[in-house]
Amino acid sequence: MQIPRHLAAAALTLAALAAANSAQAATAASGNAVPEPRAASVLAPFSGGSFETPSVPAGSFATYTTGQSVGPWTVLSGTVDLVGPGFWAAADGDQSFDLDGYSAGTISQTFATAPGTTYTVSYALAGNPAAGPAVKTGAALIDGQNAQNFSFDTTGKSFADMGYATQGFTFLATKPSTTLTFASTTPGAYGPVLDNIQITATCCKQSCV
Ligand SMILES: [Ca+2]
Repeated sequence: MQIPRHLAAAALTLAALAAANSAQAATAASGNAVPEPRAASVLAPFSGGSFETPSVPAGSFATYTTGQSVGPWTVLSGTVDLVGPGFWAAADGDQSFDLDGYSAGTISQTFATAPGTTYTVSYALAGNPAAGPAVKTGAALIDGQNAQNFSFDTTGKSFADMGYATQGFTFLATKPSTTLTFASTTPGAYGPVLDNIQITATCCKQSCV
């Protein structure tokens, strides 16, 4: 049987890889080395809830579109604005987040969770007061399931006095990772404003102490 040349080359490459792997294994065995857990499989904890990175120039905002990353967040649909220092008042730190860029946007982040643990999500909610609709609406989702609808009335609010209100809900983690999503249901370019999202474990698997 004649083996086509490119297949023969591939077979040789595989053989070389196998030899290299067994050499590595032999090295590890002789040194009594315990293999390190694979870092790539360990998901990072929740982060970026204050929208402080990446840094936006003072007095301005940066618009992101579907598929782009904003720190640890991903824009799932529509457009969003990362709002820089001094544009309007942040609830925490210097920056905040408008879920409407020039259209209703959705962001999500997947992070490590302990199955069986209950987590509390809290966040500061306001709305872009520059233009209507006056009442900004949206929803928070856990693993794609609606966890909380939210709305914020911007009547009487201003860039200097955004009037942030703390919102929150809990969820029970069922997997080693959980996806948190915030979705605007406000059409246009003036959406719900988020800042200071925090996630804390509120109950342990065995008992609450
Ligand atoms: Ca912030």
